[in-house]
This record gives sequence, structure tokens and C-alpha cells, in this order.
Amino acid sequence: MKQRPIFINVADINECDESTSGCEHICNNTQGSVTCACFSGFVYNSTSKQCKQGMPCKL
Ligand SMILES: [Ca+2]
Repeated sequence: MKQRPIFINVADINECDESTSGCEHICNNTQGSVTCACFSGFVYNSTSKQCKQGMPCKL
């Protein structure tokens, strides 16, 4: 196992480092989980975990 800096006492997997987050743009590691975000102008789809450009309800 590779070593990584420990910032917190409770073990947490940094999904961002492990590339298991599925985030397309921005990955935010959280305690016990991970959240995704998208760059400005993109809309995040929590189902597909992908970022789409433009408005969410564009037809
Ligand atoms: Ca985590």
C-alpha cells in the first residue's frame, strides 16, 4: 500500500486519489464518502456522475 498524508484520525478512502469517485470534473473527498462538482457552465448529473454543458432542462 502506498503511503498518504493523514489529515484526520478516522480512516477514510480518498476516492479522488484512488480514482474511484467517478467524478468527471471536480472531486471533493469527504469523510466516508465523496462528492462531485462541475466547472462553471456545466450541470452535474448525480445519476450518471457526468457534467453536461449548459442548462439542465434544455431541449
Ligand atoms: Ca472519502
